[in-house]
Amino acid sequence: NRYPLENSWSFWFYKNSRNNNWSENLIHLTNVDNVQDFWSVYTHLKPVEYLSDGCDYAFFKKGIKPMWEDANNLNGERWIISIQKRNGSNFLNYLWLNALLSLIGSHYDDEIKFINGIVISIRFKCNKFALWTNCHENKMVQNKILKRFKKEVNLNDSDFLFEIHKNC
Ligand code: M7G
Repeated sequence: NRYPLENSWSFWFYKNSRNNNWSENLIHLTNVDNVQDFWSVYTHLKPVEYLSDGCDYAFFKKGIKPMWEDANNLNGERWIISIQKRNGSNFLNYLWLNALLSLIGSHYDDEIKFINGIVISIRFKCNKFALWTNCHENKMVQNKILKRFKKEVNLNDSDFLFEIHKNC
């Protein structure tokens, strides 16, 4: 018996290559709609700490591409946190896994409909994590989502940088 997830999700992988343009480097890996498949994909993927600089993992609702151009992101935004290298790989893994679990675990009540996905980016200087939402005009919803998110991943008063995709 498979335990269905409330939403279907897709795993994506981005690998920087100068020979291609940005969207050609973005690869859809697979979709998951139940708990067992989620774990089977998660455990087969290279842990984030071993990804090379320039790579991303994204986990988005099925049908929404992790790019600004997707219709579902057009009026959306992202909340970004910088993850300093000195925090170590344990923190990186912890943040990514707990962010994933919070999305599949119905931890956001009705606000889940305002969340499009998450991205973790491995970069030479400073890694980063982003939560992509679609409610930039609704501060109340945003605050609720952020408060919940911080609790899920045990971040107290980390500074999130807010970016509206349209301005990118
Ligand atoms: P990034 O990977 O978000 O940040 O964007 P980084 O500077 O830490 O690596 C790097 C660059 O990738 C951007 O300046 C864009 O050129 C390109 N890029 C990133 N995103 C998320 C998109 C996107 O959604 N659509 C397009 N067309 N380009 C993007």
